Amino acid sequence: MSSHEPRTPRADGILVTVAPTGAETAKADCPALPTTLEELVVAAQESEAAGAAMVHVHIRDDDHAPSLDATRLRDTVQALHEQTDLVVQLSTGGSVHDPLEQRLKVLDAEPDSCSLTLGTVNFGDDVFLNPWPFVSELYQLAQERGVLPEFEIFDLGQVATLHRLLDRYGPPPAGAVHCDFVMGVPGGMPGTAPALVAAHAALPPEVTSWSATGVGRTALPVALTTLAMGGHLRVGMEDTLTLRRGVPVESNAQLVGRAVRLAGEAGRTPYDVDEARALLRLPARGR
Ligand code: KMH
Ligand code: ZN
Repeated sequence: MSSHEPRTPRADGILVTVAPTGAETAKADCPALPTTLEELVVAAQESEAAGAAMVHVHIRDDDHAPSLDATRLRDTVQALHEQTDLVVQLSTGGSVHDPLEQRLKVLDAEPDSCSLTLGTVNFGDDVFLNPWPFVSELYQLAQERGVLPEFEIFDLGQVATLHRLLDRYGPPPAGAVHCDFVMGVPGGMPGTAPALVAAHAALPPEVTSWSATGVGRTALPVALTTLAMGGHLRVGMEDTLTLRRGVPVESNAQLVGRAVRLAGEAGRTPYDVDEARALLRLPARGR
């Protein structure tokens, strides 16, 4: 096989992405949430040991508030690359209060991947703003910089924007079209099997891989449906703070471990980072 052809990852493998922090939970309400760089690196290392191959990153400032500070973002990418082998994905969603211009600048930190949400969605009492001009500018920037976009889909209608984006601007840098369904957000699609089946059925044929995550109590139904459908999994304290009613999550690695156990029952074992890079058509990298 020529080195230019995409490497084919194992059919019985699974990509587990960990989303350790998010922008919505306050440190005061959840002391186990990794909000400092040191805590984030430990959470990433433990998650990697438990079977994760990609980390979806939101950073916080010295007061544990969501931040898109350029220096912090660069330092975070560097620390994660130096101290883990994980594929590093920076959130361009940030928090609902972050200005669009600042969210575009996230790519200056040179992550492997960036999240790219495909449309505006109600987000509890807030609005998560992703108008078409922003989506298309971010996508073209990711293409220019060689950053892999992960298309975040919060609602069925956002799939139409993926069709529009690919039709108008062509595929991402190395041709991997990787989507992640974020389900169960109040204002977005519900975290149910019928919703996932409908959203998945609407995907364009160019999609090469997809994962899903269910927020809050939808985490397990979404994970089990995803496994039944052959998708990949995203888990983490960005999305889920209880294992079951009344039982708080202690660490991100605990959620990764649960995902790996569930996947194992479905006959699938986690991709290591090299396999994940092959799936996502990212260049191999050594530390
Ligand atoms: N924090 C949400 C408003 C992303 O990371 O791209 C947006 C979010 C999506 O978490
Ligand atoms: Zn996020």
